[in-house]
Amino acid sequence: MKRIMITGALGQIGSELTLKLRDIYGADQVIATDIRKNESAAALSGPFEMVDVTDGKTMLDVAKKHNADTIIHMAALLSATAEANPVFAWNLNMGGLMNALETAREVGAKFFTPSSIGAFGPSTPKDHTPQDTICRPTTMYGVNKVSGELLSDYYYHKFGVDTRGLRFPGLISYATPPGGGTTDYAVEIYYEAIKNQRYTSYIAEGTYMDMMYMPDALNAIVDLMEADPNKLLHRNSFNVTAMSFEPEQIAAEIRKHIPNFVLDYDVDPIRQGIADSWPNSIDCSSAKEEWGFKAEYNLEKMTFDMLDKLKK
Ligand code: AKB
Repeated sequence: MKRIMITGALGQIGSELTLKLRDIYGADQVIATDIRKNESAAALSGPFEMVDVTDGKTMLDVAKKHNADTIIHMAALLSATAEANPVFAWNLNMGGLMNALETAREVGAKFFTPSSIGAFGPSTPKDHTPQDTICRPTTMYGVNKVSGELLSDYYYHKFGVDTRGLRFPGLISYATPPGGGTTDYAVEIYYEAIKNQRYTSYIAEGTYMDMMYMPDALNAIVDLMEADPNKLLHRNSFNVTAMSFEPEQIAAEIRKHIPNFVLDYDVDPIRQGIADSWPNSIDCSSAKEEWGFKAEYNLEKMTFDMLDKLKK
């Protein structure tokens, strides 16, 4: 990766990824793009262009102007927002992905886009979900993710575009809040613990989902994109995870630092329904074997770091 163009660069993953890639490859080598511009560090710390991912011509023009050799396509709606606006979600998530893949094909760039545990559905094995398994999601987001995996594989086989992807679990970060996801509770709980010493969870007690701390997610993207293509048996997309927990387990971990922290519940049937259709815990042995995936943070280490950073 030398000239990297990122879409959705001001979003939850994009804003931190832009800074990390600029640290590694140089500020001028990473072109941040988004539909809006604000005063965020990602927009201000290097080249920035306004790109609406549904506008393929502008995306291609920007990629050509900056000689992009890698496209990292992050712009997308998350699961709960997509479920509330399914037609818009299809147009943005699939139209944006198609434009980004076409851009990569035209300029001969490597390509990354994230998939998600949302690619799985109620008929997927729930525990230690294998890499290659049933993917019959029942959400619009999941339908987009599975279609996106297939489309990315198609571009690899048909046109030789070097496409790679990760099935991310819920991502937790102190830097940029998520928006519209099902796993967002696991981020909000830390903010509320610091602010109010209590949190009302919209996800029910006993609901297990996979999660990962943002630094591990960013390292996984870099490691996968730098991996030797000859070692990759899979491409779109690899299961990756660092931990699986239910709300009471984060609460217990938070209480080690904030003893009077209170967790109660007001379950949102829509997001609970999405969570219930996803696995409890996924198996990421293919990612480990094919490109050396590893995660540094477990629940204990992540909780310490989240609370420490949010207090500052
Ligand atoms: C969401 O909850 O929609 C995302 C995801 C797991 O893909 N965080």
